[in-house]
Amino acid sequence: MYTQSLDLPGQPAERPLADASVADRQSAFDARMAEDAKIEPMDWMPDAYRKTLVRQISQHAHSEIIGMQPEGNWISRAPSLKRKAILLAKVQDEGGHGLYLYSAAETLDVSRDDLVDALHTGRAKYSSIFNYPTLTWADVGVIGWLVDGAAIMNQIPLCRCSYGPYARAMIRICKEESFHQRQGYDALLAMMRGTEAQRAMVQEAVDRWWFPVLMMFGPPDAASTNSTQTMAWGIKRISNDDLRQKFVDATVEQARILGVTLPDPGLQWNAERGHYDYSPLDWEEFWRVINGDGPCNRERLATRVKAHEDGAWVREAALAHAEKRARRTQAKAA
Ligand code: BYC
Repeated sequence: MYTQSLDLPGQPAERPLADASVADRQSAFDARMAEDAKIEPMDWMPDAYRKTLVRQISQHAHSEIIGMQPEGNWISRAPSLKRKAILLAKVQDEGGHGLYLYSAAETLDVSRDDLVDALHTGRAKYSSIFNYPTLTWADVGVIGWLVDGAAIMNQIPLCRCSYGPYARAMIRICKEESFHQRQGYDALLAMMRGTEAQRAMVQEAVDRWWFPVLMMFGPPDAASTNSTQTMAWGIKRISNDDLRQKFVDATVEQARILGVTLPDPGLQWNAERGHYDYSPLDWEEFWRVINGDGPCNRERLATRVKAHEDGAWVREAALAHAEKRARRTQAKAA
């Protein structure tokens, strides 16, 4: 069973630096950073480290939850029972990822209600990619292949993140993302072995998703306001541009085997660099989408807020049940 327990085996019951001065605590934190050791919830940490972790982990959690919508949209229209069962499991996994990540964020002294409120009121971001529509069944396969593929590329280094609960959550998430990526590729392979119309549907979906997927890795390094500090803290291990390049290099061969063309005339092998070159991305589109003006931003947020409001009775019932159990336990103990 996955846990974000605050107590770890072998950890002293009390914070070892409880009586130390802020300067001593800062040097102990710096020393742990220097030796690449993990920071755990009970350890002292600078406010800015805590704040940036809350920002990144909660935005990651929001992305997983909002990310259930584009694919969830196809559960009732999947082309076979097998594909429906796979998609259902995948979308549930994404919901689970959101829960691990909210739990990891909660170890940083923030409440889930506040995090959810930040999402619902537009104060917190979620991944740009989920503001694009899923127009055909091929989009579901392409999300698995490319979106989950990009997510794995970004998330594998996060398994080595300096904050223990986030790193441990990422290990499990990455295992599940691998299955997601393979099921997407498998669905696309089946379509590519099908009819001419199916092949055209896959190509058309790849044409729409390719550039937005490359933007998932975040702005170019020169415009990445958080990278310098998060890399110094061992939260981010590989820069936005380096991850994007790794993803392009890995995906070209997969596209060839699948039989689709990546929609970039500038995509070509550069022997000198030992990497594929690709065309500049439309960063104006990226900023527009993350600032709330993408094709589906309003719809995604409205759907999420409605689901939260419709689920109020479940939260109330769970609370009433917990209170009743607590009263019973108290009465028995008396
Ligand atoms: N979308 O300084 P930068 C999934 C923001 S879910 C929106 O480079 P950082 C899945 C960034 O937040 C996968 N915003 O930021 C689920 C910052 O603004 P703030 C989600 C973006 O944090 C369901 C500003 O731009 N993955 O796989 O150093 C179904 C400047 O950027 C984006 C994660 O969340 C974006 N794409 O680096 C299927 C991974 N990019 O916050 C699949 C964890 C940047 O200062 N997160 N921004 O207001 C990360 O690794 C990093 O946060 C990022 C950005 C690489 C995303």
